[in-house]
Amino acid sequence: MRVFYSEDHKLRDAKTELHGGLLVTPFEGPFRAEWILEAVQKAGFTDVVAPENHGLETALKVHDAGYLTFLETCWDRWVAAGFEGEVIPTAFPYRRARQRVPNHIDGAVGYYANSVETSLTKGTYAAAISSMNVAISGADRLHAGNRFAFSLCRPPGHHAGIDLYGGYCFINNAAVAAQRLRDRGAGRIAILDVDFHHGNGTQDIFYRRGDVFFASLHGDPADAFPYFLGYADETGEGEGKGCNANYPMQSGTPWDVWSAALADALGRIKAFGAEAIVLSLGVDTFEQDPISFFKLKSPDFLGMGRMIAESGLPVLTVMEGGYGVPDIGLNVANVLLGLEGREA
Ligand code: Q9C
Ligand code: ZN
Repeated sequence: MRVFYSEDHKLRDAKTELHGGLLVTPFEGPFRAEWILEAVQKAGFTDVVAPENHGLETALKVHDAGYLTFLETCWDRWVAAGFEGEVIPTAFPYRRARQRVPNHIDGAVGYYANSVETSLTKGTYAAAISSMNVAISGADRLHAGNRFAFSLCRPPGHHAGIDLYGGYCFINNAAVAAQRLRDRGAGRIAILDVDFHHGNGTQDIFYRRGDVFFASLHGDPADAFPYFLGYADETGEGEGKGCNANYPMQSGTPWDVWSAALADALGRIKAFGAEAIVLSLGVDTFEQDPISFFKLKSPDFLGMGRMIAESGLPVLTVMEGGYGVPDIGLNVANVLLGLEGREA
């Protein structure tokens, strides 16, 4: 399968992440995409192509226009306000507060943030746009009749909501890809989110829509980021009723338990009548991931790809999370090999 990749991901290179009360070097850095690119090429996925430049037309169907303008102008406004560090919010539209966008950038940042570990920086918007372009180019590859494509997106996207950034995410690449497939004529699309963390941004975007089914397998939000969404009783609203499926799982979850949830999610996707799957692929379910608590092993990722391929549907794989160790590249390559029915 073709791999879409943009060097511009390197423009997202934050120096700070608020973690345990300290500003540490971020878990989500440029080295991640380099590990993944190297491993997939080593596994034989050597058709690596830079994305086309697409405009904001598709993104504007899943994100709020004011939010995208905020992302574009945030850094310059922060510097103009006299701030010297990376962009971190300090005040929020808490319960019973007014939901109005403040004029001052310090307030606007809090309005648009769903969490504060993710520092915004000078190159972040350009990198996020390049990541979105990688996703759209992958969607167009499926539309052209190919069964598989891999969008090596960085920064990731699934925590980015209609008008919210955080969890290392700014533009929801998988949501934009699903929208692109809809706009190119697909009737129904499924987004299958196998990242360790609940895809709260993707759920937010499609929660009231009946044309895109969202299924997420993740650490129980009572115990894991993003904490405030991802419970099993969140099933969709309005036209989206019944089109949202969450599979929260406990600390220590191994492949046999995890894969039973995957089988159920794939059954729901088939029953929904999806014409293609956008796979939000995080490999932070790996036993060695530094910020997660599932226990998947490297060969399990081959099984994951095989099971998803058994759906018979076209699959656009969009990169989400996976941290800490170079073997995240091997795990991604294993999913892609499994999809194509090949051996490691
Ligand atoms: N400081 C994705 O996997 N919590 N985002 C960080 C360590 C935020 C994960 C805890 C985790 C965000 C795309
Ligand atoms: Zn994750």
